[in-house]
Amino acid sequence: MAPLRSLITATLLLLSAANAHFLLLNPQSLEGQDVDEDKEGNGPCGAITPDLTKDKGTDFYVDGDFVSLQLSHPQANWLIRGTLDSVATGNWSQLFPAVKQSGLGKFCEPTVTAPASWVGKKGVISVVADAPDGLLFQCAVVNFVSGKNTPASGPCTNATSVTGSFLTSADPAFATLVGTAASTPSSTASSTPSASATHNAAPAFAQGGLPLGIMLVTAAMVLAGTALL
Ligand SMILES: *[C@@H]1O[C@H](CO)[C@@H](O)[C@H](O)[C@H]1NC(C)=O
Ligand SMILES: *[C@@H]1O[C@H](CO)[C@@H](O)[C@H](O)[C@H]1NC(C)=O
Ligand SMILES: [Cu+2]
Repeated sequence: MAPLRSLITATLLLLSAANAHFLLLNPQSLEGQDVDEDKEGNGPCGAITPDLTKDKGTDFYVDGDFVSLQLSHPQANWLIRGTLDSVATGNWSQLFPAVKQSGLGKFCEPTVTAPASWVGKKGVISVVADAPDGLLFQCAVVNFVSGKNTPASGPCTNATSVTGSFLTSADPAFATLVGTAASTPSSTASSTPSASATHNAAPAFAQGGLPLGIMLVTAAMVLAGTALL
């Protein structure tokens, strides 16, 4: 039974990791891939507030570097922004035009740029999703360096079922999330994902999305596991 038990455990872990609203895969996010789903709606960064005096950060090439995401919703609009503010309270610059992802899974923009004047400085890159259940946030602490990074195709891919398109009109939900004012886009009722406990059930059911399938598979495996172990 042991191999079966560990297989089930591994599968459950995998499935629970896949249940975050979205993951920021590159640059390396503060929460990694173990995202606190309940806090992903808290601006500016989800569960973790960056601290540039402590967080190390990975290199980000200002002439173009890749931002890789994994979405657990059938659709979302993406805002990619950056700041040099020490605790990411504001002064966000938009680093890439707002883009819509349609389809679940991986989405990667290979050439996101940052101001040349940021070279040699540490900062925060924040990705905001305007998803069916509200605004969602993840951040990475980065060291801005000169030059361009050409990602290998492995880490920067779009899932085959995913399509993207640049927004033809601005997403009003993003309007207050960029600009020079050092104000925190605080988590409000409207920007918090509605009842995140239902994220994998009701919304997915309404949209016929993958997460419901995952929940059913998970439930079936729990039942199977209980019966077998
Ligand atoms: C906002 O960021 C810019 C660099 O992009 C910097 O020049 C400016 O001083 C910052 N403003 C504040 C209020 O921190
Ligand atoms: C993924 O799709 C977006 C939107 O169409 C596009 O800008 C981007 O270059 C694509 N990424 C890759 C790795 O092809
Ligand atoms: Cu969600």
